[in-house]
Parts: sequence; structure tokens; C-alpha cells
Amino acid sequence: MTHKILLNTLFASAFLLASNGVFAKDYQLGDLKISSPWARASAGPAKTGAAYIVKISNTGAKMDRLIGVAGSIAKRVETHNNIIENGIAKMRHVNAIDVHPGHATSLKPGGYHIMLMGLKAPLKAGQTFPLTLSFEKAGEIEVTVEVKKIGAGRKMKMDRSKMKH
Ligand SMILES: [Cu+2]
Repeated sequence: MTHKILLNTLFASAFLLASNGVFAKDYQLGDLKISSPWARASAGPAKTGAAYIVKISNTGAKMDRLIGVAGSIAKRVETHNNIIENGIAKMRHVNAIDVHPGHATSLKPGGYHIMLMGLKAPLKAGQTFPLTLSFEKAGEIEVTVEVKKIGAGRKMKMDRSKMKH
């Protein structure tokens, strides 16, 4: 029963996230529009966290790629993807995230994300921090990441302790 209530709460927060357009920060960089970088508040004294980008739209004619992310919020900042291998959810470091022309790429829970390893302090809801995104063609841009409350954007319950880096 507790489990069901938890799921309902998580679905409700995912719905809120999608419906009221909370994340309104857009950045233009060449042919790219970067919409709403965000991160989830840490649950307890976490040393790792993840940042997401609602979407990166490419209005140009050529493919671009997110080839690096830097920031002082954590000791190491990497681009990751979530994969399922033999039924187990795992994270993998990726060198680049493609942004195809005429398409939008999302960095979201359960998919591509920006991994923050060795956080200097747990992420708190309401806090913001800068990250510098580097794209192969469009170049670099500093964006502001908004930290949302725990549960934001979560569509299903995930056991992070079973995830391997
Ligand atoms: Cu990761």
C-alpha cells in the first residue's frame, strides 16, 4: 500500500513538471536552443548528483554534439547515459551526446544526464549553480542549473543503490 502511494506521488510530480512549464530558462547558442537545465535536490548527504536539460533543439542543417560539461559544483562532471544490461540499470560514461538537425535531444532521468561526482555539498531545492556546456560546432555556453525538490521529474521508483557507474 505504501508503495502504491509513493508511486502516485511520483506520477503526480512528473505530471506537474510536464504541465506547468516550471523550467522557463532558454539559451540560444548558434543554431541550438537550450531549454531549462535542472537538477534534483540530494536526498541526504549525497556525494553524487545529476543534472538534466529539458531539451536541446537544433534548428540548423548540421549535426552538433555535446562534447563536454564543466563546473565547480563537483570534483568531476561527466556526460552519462543509462542503459539496461541483462535487466540491470547501469550508467555509462559517454564522450558525446548527438543533437541532430531538426530534432531535440533531452537529458532526463533514465536517459542521458550530466553526472556530478564528488559534490562539494548536497544539492538543495531552490539553489542554482553554473555549468559550462561545450558543443562541437556551436561552441561553449554557461547555463544556470535550477535545483528542484526531491522527486521532481521522476516517473518511476529507481533503486540508485543498484546502479553502477
Ligand atoms: Cu550517471
